[in-house]
Formats: sequence, C-alpha cells, structure tokens
Amino acid sequence: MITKKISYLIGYILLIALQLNAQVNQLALPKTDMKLWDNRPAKTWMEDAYPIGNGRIGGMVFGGTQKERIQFNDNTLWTGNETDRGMYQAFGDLYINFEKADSITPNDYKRALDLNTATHQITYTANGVKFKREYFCSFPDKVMVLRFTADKKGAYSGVITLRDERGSLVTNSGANEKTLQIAGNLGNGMLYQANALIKADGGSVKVESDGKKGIQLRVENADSFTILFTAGTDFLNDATKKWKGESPNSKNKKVLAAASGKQYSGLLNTHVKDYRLLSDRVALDLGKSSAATLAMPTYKRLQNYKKIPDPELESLIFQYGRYLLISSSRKGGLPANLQGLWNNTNNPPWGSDYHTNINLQMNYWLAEPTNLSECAVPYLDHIDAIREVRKINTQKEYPGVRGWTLRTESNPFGGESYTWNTPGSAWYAQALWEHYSYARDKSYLKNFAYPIIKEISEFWDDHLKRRPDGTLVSPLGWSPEHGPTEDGVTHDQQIVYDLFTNYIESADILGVDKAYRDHIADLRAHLLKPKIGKWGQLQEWETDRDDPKDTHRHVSHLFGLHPGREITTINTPELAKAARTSLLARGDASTGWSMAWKMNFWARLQDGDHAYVILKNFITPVGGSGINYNEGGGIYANLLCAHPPFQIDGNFGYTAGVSEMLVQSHTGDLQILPALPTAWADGSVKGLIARGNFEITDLEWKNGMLAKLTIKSLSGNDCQIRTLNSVKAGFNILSKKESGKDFIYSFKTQAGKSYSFSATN
Ligand code: FUC
Repeated sequence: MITKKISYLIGYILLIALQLNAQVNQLALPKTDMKLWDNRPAKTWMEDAYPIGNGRIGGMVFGGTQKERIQFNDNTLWTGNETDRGMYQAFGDLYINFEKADSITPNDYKRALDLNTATHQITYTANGVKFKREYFCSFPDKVMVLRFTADKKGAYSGVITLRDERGSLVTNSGANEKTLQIAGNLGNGMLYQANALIKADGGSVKVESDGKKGIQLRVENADSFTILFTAGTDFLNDATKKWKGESPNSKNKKVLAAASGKQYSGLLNTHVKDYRLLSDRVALDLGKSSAATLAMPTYKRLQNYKKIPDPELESLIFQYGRYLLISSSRKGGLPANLQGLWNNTNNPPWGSDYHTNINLQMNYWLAEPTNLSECAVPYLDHIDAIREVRKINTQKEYPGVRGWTLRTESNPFGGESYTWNTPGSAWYAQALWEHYSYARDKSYLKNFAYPIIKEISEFWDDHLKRRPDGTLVSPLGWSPEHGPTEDGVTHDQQIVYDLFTNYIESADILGVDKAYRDHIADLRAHLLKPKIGKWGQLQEWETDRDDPKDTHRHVSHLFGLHPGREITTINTPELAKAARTSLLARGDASTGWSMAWKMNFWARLQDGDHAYVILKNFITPVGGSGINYNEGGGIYANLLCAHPPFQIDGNFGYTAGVSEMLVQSHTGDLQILPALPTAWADGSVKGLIARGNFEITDLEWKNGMLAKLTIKSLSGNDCQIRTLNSVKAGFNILSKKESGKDFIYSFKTQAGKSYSFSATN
C-alpha cells in the first residue's frame, strides 16, 4: 500500500541536491514594507518615540521640528551590586532647539524608522526650506550619529544641550570647544560619562553658558551639521575584576576621535553594512496589504488592523522584533533587559531588570530560529559572568548544594531581589543548549556550555527531594507568580526535566562523564511527571486544584510544551491535549508577553488558526503610558509591546511565535509549516534556522499548501523533514514512509550543500 502510494507520489516530486554558491545568504532586500512611520512628532516616550540602538547605547527619538529630543541610554548603567539588585538607570537627554523652524508646512512632516537599514529619517518643510535628518547608532563605530541637512544654505540655527538624568553639570571636553560632556558616578561607584561632538558645514558653532546647568552649544547659520554622540560607563562584564574596566572618559574620547576622522557617508555605510549582515538573513512575506493601507502612517494601520487585513503589518512586527534584538543585544555587551536598553526613568517598572521567571528567557527565543545566533551571545556571556557570585549567594540560602540558581529579579552583577526562583538557572541553561542545538559548534559546547549545564544539574542533584517511593520532587516551588509554595509544582518538574535532558544529550555528544550522565538519567526517570486533572487539564500542581475560570497571565505549567520539548503532539499526544485544555481555559487575551507566549503554545499545538487569533489580539492598539496591566496588553503606536507598561519581551516573543508557526525543530525533525493559519494563504520565508544547523533558505506556500522548499545543510547532519497533516497539501506527498498522520522524509546531507524540493503538480 505504502509502496504503491510512494511510486504514485514520486511522479509529482522533484528532489534535487544542489551545491549553491556562497551567494545563498545574500538575499535581495526584502520587498515588503519595512518602515514604521508617523506624520507627527512623538508626543510620549512610551507610545510614540522610535528606538535606535547599537546593542549598548541607544536612544528614543521624538523628532520634534522646533525641539528635538533624543532620550539616550547605555545598557551598562545600573545601580546595585552582587547582593542587591538595584535598577537599570536612565542616562540623559540630548536636545536640539531650532530657531528657524517655526513655520512648518502642513502635511509635510514625516518621521520613519527604516528596518532595512536601521536608520531613522525625519523630513519636513519650514519657511520654504526642506529639512532632512538622518540618525543611526553604529555598532562598529560605537557612536550615535545625527545628521541634519537642508536644501538651502545657512538654514540651521539653534542650541544643542545635554542633560544628565542625575543633574550633573554640562561641561566641554578640554580644548575642543565644539563638545558637550556630562559625567558622574552612581552610589555603587560606577563611573559614567556621555560626550557629544558637533561638526558643522558653514556658519559657526560657539560654546555659551546655560546658566546653572553648565554650557551649551550654539549653531548659527549652518548649511548642515552632524552630532557624534557616545555614552559609557566603567562596567566590565567580569566578576574577578570587580566589574570594573576602563574609564568612560578614556573610552568615549577614543570613540569620538576615531569617528570624527571619518566622513558621514563612511559611518553610514559601515553601519548599514554591519546591520544588514544580520538583518537581511531573514525575509518574510505573509501576503500583500492594500496600497491604501500601506499609504497610512503606522499608528493608523494599527488602529485599522482589526477591520482591514494587513499582513504586511504582521510581518513588519516580526522584523521589528529582529531589529530590536540587533539594536539591544550585540556580541561583547549585556543582554536585553525588560525594556531592551531603552529607559527614561531612574525608577523604571520592575527596575527594567533581568527577570528570571519568563522575561529574560523570552527575550532570546527568537535569536536562534530567526538567524541571529550572535545576538544571543550577550545572554550566554551574562550567565557565565554571574556564576561565581550566584554560587556564593545560592549556598547562603541552600547550604551544602553545588551549582547555583537565582531569585526572580536580578542584575548584571548577579545581585538579586524578590523571591527565590529555583528553576531559573535551569531555564537559563536551556539557552546554552539551544545555542549548540542550532549552530552545532562542538567546541562551544565543550568549553563554554557544558560546564555550566553540568553545574546547574548538580544544583538539582543536591536540591531535589526524594520521596519514600523514589519519586523526585522540587521542594517548595512556586508556579510563577501563582498559587501556593509547595513540592513538585509542574513548572519546576518540567524545567528540571528539560535541564537533565539537555545535560544528557550534551554529555552524549561530547562522550564525557558517562557515570554522571547515567546518574542524571536515573534522576530524570524518577522525576514526578506531568499529570492530567479532573477537567482534562494539565495540572499546574501535584494536587488537582486548577480552576477552569482562572485566567492568570503566567502559564508556567506548560513549559514542557514551549519552550521545553517534554510535551509534543507527536510523542505525548495525551499531554498535548491536556495542555490544550488548560490553554483554552486561560483565554486568548492577556498582558503583552503572555499573549506572545500563547502564540508559541498554539503553534506547538499545531493550531495555526488559534495562534493567529492570539497574534491578532497581540496587535491591539494600546494608548497612554499607563502601567495597569490588568487593562490588557497589546502594542503602542511605535509597535513596542505594551505589557502594559512597555516591556520588550512581548516583541521578541511575537517574532519567535511567528517563526514557530512556520518551522519547528524541537522534535528532532524539521517540521515545515506546522501551524500555518488559514489567513496566510500565500507567502514565503527565507533564512529561518532549524536545530541541526539547517537553514531554510527558501520556503514558499500557495493556497495554504507547501509549494517550494530549499534547505541548506550548514553542518552536514542527517535531516528528517516532517510535514503535518494540518498542511492539507501537495507537499505531504514528500514521503518515503508514513508515520501516524504525518509524512516523513529522511536523508543524509553534506555540509554546505542545499537540498531543494518542489511539488510539480
Ligand atoms: C513577571 C510578570 C509580570 C511582569 C514582570 C516583569 O514577574 O509576572 O507580569 O512581566 O515579570
């Protein structure tokens, strides 16, 4: 029967193994609209201002015509220490007050954030003069560059000021009078400094007093001018050096000296090239929006979204997540915090910290599958950097244990506050494993990840409680942030299961520590496992007490479904069904990050239409700078996620969710279009990565049916493609053998070669 089917099918399938040349990664510029734009300057920081950043410094740009404000940050500026969490701090503001921009031509203002180039343009006409500004934050040159041009000579006159959030005096840096500087230190001894340097063409630049605030720069009749700006601290991501490195004064001066020796066009080209090396790797087309929709400013599209289909807004928000990660998390720096790196207050919501019970982890779900593996490195480095501090702090709480874990709220120094979150470090360890699982770098696994995964396994080896019947439970856990503190909560059990699985697989791959590996395998076998309760739900606790009316935002007991891999529709269909029942009860609307997580859950349940219901709920316009999250989440006009307040995890979780709808690989095979919603009838995606280091260089679907697939094997692993029953289509015929309802095709690959499949009927 099967043989007959296959021979019938083979007539429709073309299987070609090609060696593509190196051009494969050089995708053409994505054709879809990739701009956020507005026809008014930003009113508020949270809802309207557009973020730019280079992974360490960044700004929120208001784009005022008469008064420009760029609120800026450096993501190393933290109070706190190795014991107390402290808070992520606002740095300051850069203001430019113009004197000749008083008569703006109506309907002629535009500010746009271009995700193709990570540049921000502002254009307007005033007094008959066309003005143009272009801003960006360069990772290679470490500067923020602000360029002001006009179509008439001498059109720029105004005053440039800096403001320190702590109110230090503005000075200039030594002999060069065309500079502004603020500097100081925080209570924890951290030094900080920001410097701006102005280069004008034509006209003049003078230093003048700004009263008690210090100095300011006056530009007069300039044809154009450029501000080079940088900020820094003496933070060093190294506990053995007491977290202290080179002074910001010396770093900033070097940065500005180097940047001021370059032409604007050179700085711009270097920046765009660097950004596009990451950004261009993934192109997504979910269908076309109407010309009328595309002609609207982004906030109007958002307002109309529920009424008028706008697939290009859906893909724009997907790419925005990638833009935000590239802008807030670059190699050598700190991870993205609760607000990425953008923060305008010294008392931000939840300290704008590293939250360990979902938020920091969610920030990185998109990194590997959306081809930004390098951007995960700050998170992995942070885990490594805090190990020794965490061992000391953990052993104070849990005497005698090896390894370490976390409290719920933490900072770059490993300091902490709030309740103990014992499975926190095991959840971190998942990212260490995933970085290997995708990119397959064995030396990274051996030298970097494995020792950390092992010591966190040792923590659980010592911390688990053995019951008389041999069952192992996590003692006194708390299903975040919900319910009683007790033994064996499902969340803890699943995360420990995940950790042990990742440890076992790591030890097997490296061929090391056989005896300890077997010991951990034995512990894993004795873990209390997920249970199905009286209304068919997946139990959140060992006691069957889940309330079907409970719509709490945390869905911690479904960790095993996502981001874990203990519960899958393929291997544990009963548990997957119970997870579905729990999820239905929790509902479809919630806070920003909670909805983003639910998109991922529904994708893992292979229910694309339900994932899409949540996606639509996520794209709900939220106004105001309120912080009452019980009012429901969504996104602001600037497309930042509203918990509310602004919290960036939702943006990152959304992007991860879209990628999970299109490709999954947590089951050991490559699932193509596992959760394609009916709404995305035609589309394509290029450049997603699957575990095993396969790049989906081309995936196209038509009428909900797979049309084209090219996979590049980057490491030469065996590949198994699975197309699911839910994809009704032609491509299910890609089968050599039938397994349940899915179709599976396995083949050997060679590193560097591409494998193309196309349905020819
Ligand atoms: C967790 C969540 C809150 C918020 C905070 C930063 O504690 O329960 O909703 O996202 O993190």
